[in-house]
Amino acid sequence: MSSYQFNKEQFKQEVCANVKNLFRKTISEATPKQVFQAVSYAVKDVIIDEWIATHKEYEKQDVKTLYYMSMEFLMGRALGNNIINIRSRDGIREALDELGFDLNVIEDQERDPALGNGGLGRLAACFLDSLATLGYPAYGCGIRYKYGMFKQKIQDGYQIEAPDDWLRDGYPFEIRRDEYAFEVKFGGYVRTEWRDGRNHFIQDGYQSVRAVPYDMPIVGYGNNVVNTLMIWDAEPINTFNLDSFDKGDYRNAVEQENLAKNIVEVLYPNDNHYAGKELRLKQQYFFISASVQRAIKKFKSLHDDIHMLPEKVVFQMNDTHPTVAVPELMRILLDEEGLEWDDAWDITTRTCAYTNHTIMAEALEKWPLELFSRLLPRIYQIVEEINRRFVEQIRRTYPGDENKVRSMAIIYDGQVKMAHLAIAGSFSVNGVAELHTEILKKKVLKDFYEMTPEKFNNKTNGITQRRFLLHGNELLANWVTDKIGDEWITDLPHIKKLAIYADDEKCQQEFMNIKYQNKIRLAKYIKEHNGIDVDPRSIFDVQVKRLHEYKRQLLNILHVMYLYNQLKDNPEMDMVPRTFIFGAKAAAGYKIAKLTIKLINSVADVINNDKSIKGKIKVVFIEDYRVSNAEWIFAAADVSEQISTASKEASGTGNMKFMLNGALTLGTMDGANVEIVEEVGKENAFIFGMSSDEVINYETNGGYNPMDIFNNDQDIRRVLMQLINGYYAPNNTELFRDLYNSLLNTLSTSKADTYFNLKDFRSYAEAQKRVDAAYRDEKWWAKAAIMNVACSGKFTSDRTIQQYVDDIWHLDKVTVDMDE
Ligand code: GL9
Repeated sequence: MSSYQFNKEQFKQEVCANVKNLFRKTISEATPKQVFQAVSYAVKDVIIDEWIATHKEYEKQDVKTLYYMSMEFLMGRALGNNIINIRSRDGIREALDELGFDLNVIEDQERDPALGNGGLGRLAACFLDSLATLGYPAYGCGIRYKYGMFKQKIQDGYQIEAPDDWLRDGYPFEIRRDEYAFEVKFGGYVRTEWRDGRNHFIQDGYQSVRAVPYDMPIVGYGNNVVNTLMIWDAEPINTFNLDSFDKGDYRNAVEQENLAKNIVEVLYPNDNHYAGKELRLKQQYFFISASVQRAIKKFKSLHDDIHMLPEKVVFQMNDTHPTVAVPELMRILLDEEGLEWDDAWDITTRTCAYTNHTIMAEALEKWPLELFSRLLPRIYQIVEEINRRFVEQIRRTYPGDENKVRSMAIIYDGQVKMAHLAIAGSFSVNGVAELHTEILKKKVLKDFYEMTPEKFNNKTNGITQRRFLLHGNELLANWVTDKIGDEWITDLPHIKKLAIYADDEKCQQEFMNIKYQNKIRLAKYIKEHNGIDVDPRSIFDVQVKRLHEYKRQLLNILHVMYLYNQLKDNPEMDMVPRTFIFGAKAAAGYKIAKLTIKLINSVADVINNDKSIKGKIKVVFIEDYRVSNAEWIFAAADVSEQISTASKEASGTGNMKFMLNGALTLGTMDGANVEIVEEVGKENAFIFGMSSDEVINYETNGGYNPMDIFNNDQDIRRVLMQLINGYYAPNNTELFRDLYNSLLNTLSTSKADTYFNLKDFRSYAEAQKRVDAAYRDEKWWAKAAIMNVACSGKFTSDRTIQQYVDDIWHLDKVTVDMDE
């Protein structure tokens, strides 16, 4: 296999030519933003050849293809990643130097494509990187939202949302594929027609949009493989015409145009939360119908027998959001291919597979029948029939047990339950970490597991080391390669070889020095963006993730308040200086989450400006946490806060990124933390808090009474009182009342502190003390940090993808040779 040979002079020429053609400028007149565009097009030029070659090869070998269907792909910036994956970073850096530009500055011009909320969307992006790097034929299928995840501004301590107009300057890496446009129909009614010995179902009086895919290249690492992410844009079906005006159909024509405009307008900014919005269901059917149509068309261009579909195509549904793929595939097989129900169902259930990403009840999608049937009349008929047959199956399996029907039916209580539909329509149902999958099997999806245990399996999440170490932390990446060679880039378990250096004092010093350099880089970023001075010699204690009550940013900041009280009482208290760093977006309508951001910023204001504590504590809230600044944050972290209420965080993936960058986990036994500790050893992490069994036990028995803690623990009581006595809000003592009430609702104990903040507080504070003590022993810390890097091999998404391939997808590896 030969891979792309970089030619510096040719590359420079191409960049200059691009600057000229795009902007009518010479290179010396060009702005960094313009150079970013010019470089991107030059890189794309290389990629395109490999992209074409890859798809020729796929066709030639008639490969089985994965369609990874996801409402979200949180890609992050493409340029730096693509440069790394075509293995030309040094060459391009040199070329740009010679042209008078710094590659880092050029990369920094790119807006983050932020077509995702958090973990679920970023996981999809890591999966695409691994699929291409391992050489597996795959498409990502998603939506080209005009506005991605909102930009977060902090004003006066409050979160302000600003639109993310990521396409404003044009996006160099996408290609509009008009030839693959499809029609998607909404509303109207279904009539039947008897023809050729069978019923035909015809949707009439509908509104439709034209779905047009934009393809983005997904570049494998050094292997010439380029896969495709197709994201769908919506256009009016035919431009506004006098025709409909004449027919008095003017209103319908306007509505149809508006439908196209609205459908891809914006990503819903909810994390782990179902809002039940009609437009959201439209988005789901829109991109699924288009993607399924494209997949079937492609399949049929190479095969005559539709029964072969499961051998050549697999649909992986990323959470329940794409579940309409099940009835949509059924619709195509029944109505367009003319198959019988049993035949169609057999094909569908051998093509679709489902990943569950959460046990949070408020995240479950349940569409009201009225809405669902009005918007998708034909799809609804099919879902009804799927449900009828599924309920029959339940009754056959459990005669006389109507409770099973109640708990498992797809249509129940006037709702379509998407998780039930996804399970019934799939041959595989997987959780995303061992603990999570066990909870699914034993609790949340117990009845389904008992009826069809063979469907259930675990695929512990992973992350791509190419973005989160090779790109994000160049110093550490180079150090690792110096020590053990570069196999870790495509085979992360090799990183285990670092373990022999963990005890070596010189290596420990080198490691700590790299961490220090990364902390300086982040400190500069913080100074620039927040105006706060932080000491890179302090412990960088970091919690970055979406803001959610179950993730317990509140526990973290309550502990900071507690520590500050101690320091005020005893200014000479011996503690290692600590910088508490937060980064988090709150869903725009999530009040308690937004108030928590305000609290963090208010606490930061008081503490950062209190000279009496001599800078022993600093609190920083990093604005607009996103993939690009995340890469720097992981690289600089000493402590990784993974403190969710046990059982609530399905996996977490930030935890893995921190570990890979040598931060020590301070966490609960939740999600993938359990497996991280298994790999690195309990002695190299700081574990605290209730177990998931304990949490679930309390929950089944009606919660606990936080008043007992409030009444008996003076330190906690003092912290809580500071929420309502104006200590952090002198002008408005009521400001944080809702947070106080969420912890101590005196009217109803069962609704108080649902996430066990107070119950876990002492255990957390004690773990934090262990962190302080441990950091004083620099050798111990360096060793533990190196061990974290060395033991991170399991958490590459390459491993996750290989397991999906072996157990679920059954794809064959393809090699692409560019010499031919
Ligand atoms: C999530 C879980 O909450 C995470 O624990 C998990 O790591 C990821 C990926 O499997 O999935 N489920 C979920 O709905 N989100 C997750 O992050 N939220 C979004 O990103 C929308």
